[in-house]
Parts: sequence; structure tokens; C-alpha cells
Amino acid sequence: MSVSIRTPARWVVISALTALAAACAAGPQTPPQTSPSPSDPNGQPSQVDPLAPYAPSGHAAMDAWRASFAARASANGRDAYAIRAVLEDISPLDLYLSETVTTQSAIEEQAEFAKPIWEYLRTAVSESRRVNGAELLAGSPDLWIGLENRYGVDREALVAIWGMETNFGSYIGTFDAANTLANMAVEGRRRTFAENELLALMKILERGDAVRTDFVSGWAGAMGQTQFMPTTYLTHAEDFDGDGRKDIWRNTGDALASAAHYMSMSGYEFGEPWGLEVTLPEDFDYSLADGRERRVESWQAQGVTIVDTARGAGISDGKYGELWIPAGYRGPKFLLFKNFNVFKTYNRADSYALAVGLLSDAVAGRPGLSTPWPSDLQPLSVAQVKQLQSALNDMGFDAGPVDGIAGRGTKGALRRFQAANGFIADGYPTTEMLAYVLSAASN
Ligand SMILES: [Ca+2]
Repeated sequence: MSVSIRTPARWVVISALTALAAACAAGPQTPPQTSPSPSDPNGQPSQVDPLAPYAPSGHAAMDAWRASFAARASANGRDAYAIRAVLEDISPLDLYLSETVTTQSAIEEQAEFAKPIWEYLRTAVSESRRVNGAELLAGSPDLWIGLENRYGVDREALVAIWGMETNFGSYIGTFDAANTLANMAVEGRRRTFAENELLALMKILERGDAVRTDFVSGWAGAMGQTQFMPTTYLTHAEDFDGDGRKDIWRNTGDALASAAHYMSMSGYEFGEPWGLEVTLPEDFDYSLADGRERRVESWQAQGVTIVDTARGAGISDGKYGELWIPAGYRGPKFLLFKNFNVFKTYNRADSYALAVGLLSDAVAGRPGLSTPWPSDLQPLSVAQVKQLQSALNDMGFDAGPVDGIAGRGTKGALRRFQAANGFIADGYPTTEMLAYVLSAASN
């Protein structure tokens, strides 16, 4: 899609007016203010009225929403200057406000859920990304040491997040966060969320951490080299170089420090693996891959073996980990630790966190996976997953709602079917397994 950032021309006018007002206020002949006046971020009196009519956006519902939201933001205590700056230049985007339904459903589609995991990983953890990440790690050792010392987050994890979010700062999006979030609010399904993010943008301006023209974002409002939503920026952005701005757009140190601060606050464990590849014995009880964390020593007692013996030796027996089998018994298997969940605070998809983990290992020069992905397997379509769910439900295996998403409930039900019918009970839906289930259900 080719939506460019709108030049905030009116914002320039407002800025000039505000500067003029400030200059006048500083002069000796300034008349006394007749009523309490809102202030700009520097505490200067402002002539900006947040509730004065805005120029029409060309979209009636957007204009009505803006008038209402400006009043609520003002009642919420937001500065007149900041309200006006955020709401002045909004305009309808087809992405959110088009009449066609297909565009709307495209918004909701998350790439992580649409492709088999190995296809997703092929682009997310590409060889060029590994090479670029490794070069960036080697290129500025002082930066990485400084970040590790201050935040306790491993450099390879930081570079992997940076690579995943914006290809190391090379693609930070072409939207304006204020406009895209305003569109989201008008569209309506995520109005409360979007309005809260817009209030955060206003607070950022009030604090002076960034300026209005900084707010470059992706289509959903995530900003800068590490794709922070405005509320995350408010709570976690950092001014690493101490120049008074939290510039996650242009300043790599600020961006990476902000990501490191966020990961640190999410419980990142320095020097610990996010996960380790394991192998399982042939008679392994796959129902143990149920999302429950167990001690490493318990896993070892079940025959779970860490492939990288050197790194495995550094893991304490009492550490808790979850067994994860993302692509069935033929594919790679993992013990996942705390840092995997820290990656998921960035993006809740398991496949995203796995990509971050594998990329972090790759840029650190660690060996890749010993077991290949079963890429010959054809993933089930949504319609096929529904058939599977419905057949499992008919036979009493309780797959939950027939929604076409092969989640935890579906996999658990399939596992119970497999165990009852003499298959390896990995719960992984293949076309072959679907055929068995449909055949059993029709008998
Ligand atoms: Ca800075």
C-alpha cells in the first residue's frame, strides 16, 4: 500500500502562532490574560483553543468523532496545544474507512497465523538478516556494552528484536501515528484502545520527549525503530544519549535503549537462553507438551535431551521450562524459558517469538536447528480445520468452538483422538491426520 505521511502544514501555522504568542508574552507590554490560558509544552501561554472548529477532514463521521474526542481529551486534562497538534491534520485512510469489506478483513489478518511456521521463518530469519545483524553487533561494541550494562538485556536479543521490527531501523513505516490511530478510532472496533493511544501522543508532546513531526509509524500506530505504541513510549522510551529527546525514530541508541528498558521491565533474564532445541525418545508422552512449565530435571527424567550439550550444561536443573512442539513430532522441538515470553510481550504470536529467538542465536554465531522443519506437509486450510474440529467434537473429543483456528483446544482434542487410535499423539493437524479423523467420524 502506498500511503504517505501528510505534510502537517496546519501544524506549522499553529507552531508559528504559538511562537508569536510566546514572543509577545515575553515582551514588557503584554496585556494581562483575561482568563486562564492553556500552555504549550514549554509552559508558554498559548492562543490555541482545542475546541474551536477544525477544518473539515472530508469525512463526516471523522469530524464528529474529532469534536467529541477533543472535548473529552480536554476534560481529561490534556493540553490545548497538544490536542490541536494531534487532531489538526487527520484525514480518512482507505485502510480503515474504505467501504469495501475485503480491506477491513485484511487489516485483521496477522501474517504469523496465515502461513506455516517454516515459511514465516524463511523470511523472518533470512540469511541477509543474519548477516546484517551480525555486522551491526560487530560494528559498535561500545553501544552494545553500554546497553547491556544499563539494562541487563543481551545484545543479540536486542539486535534480533530490532531486525524483526524494522529490519534494523531501515523500515519504520510511512504512516503518521496520530492519523492512523484517529482512523482506527473512527472505524470504531478498537476505539477505546485508539483513543488511549492518542491521549498518549498528546502527553508525549506535553512532556517534550518528541515533537509532532516525529510521529512516523506503521499502519497500526507503532512508532520508530523498535515499533513502540504511544503508551509504551510513554512508559518505556529512553533518552540514551542524554540530549533531552527520546528519539526512537532517528537515534539508534535511544531506540535500542527503549527496547531494552521494555524487555528488562518484562522480566528479561540476562545471559539465559530464550529456548533450547531438544530431542525426545520414541515412546515420549506428547501430552506433556501441554503448555505447563516443569523443571529441567523433570524433563530430563522424561528423556528430553538438549541438543547443544554445552549450553545445556549451563542450565540449572531447577529452571522451569515449557516443552513446545510447533510442527508435530517430525519437526524441531524446544524447551522454552522466560525470555521467550519476554519476546512475546512485543508480539503475542509464538512464531514471532521463535523468529526473534532463532535470529538472536544466528547473529550470535550459534548453530542452527538440528532437525529440519517438515516443509513437505501441507497446512490445513481454515475450512479443513473446521472439518477437523467438527469431526472431533462429533466423536466427543471436545475441540471447542468450530472456528477454523487450530489452537490449543483443537490440538488437545486431536492428541486425545490420536492416543485413542494408536497414533503418535503430537496433536499436529496434517491432511493425512484429517483424513483419519474424518474416516473415524463417519464410521
Ligand atoms: Ca536522545
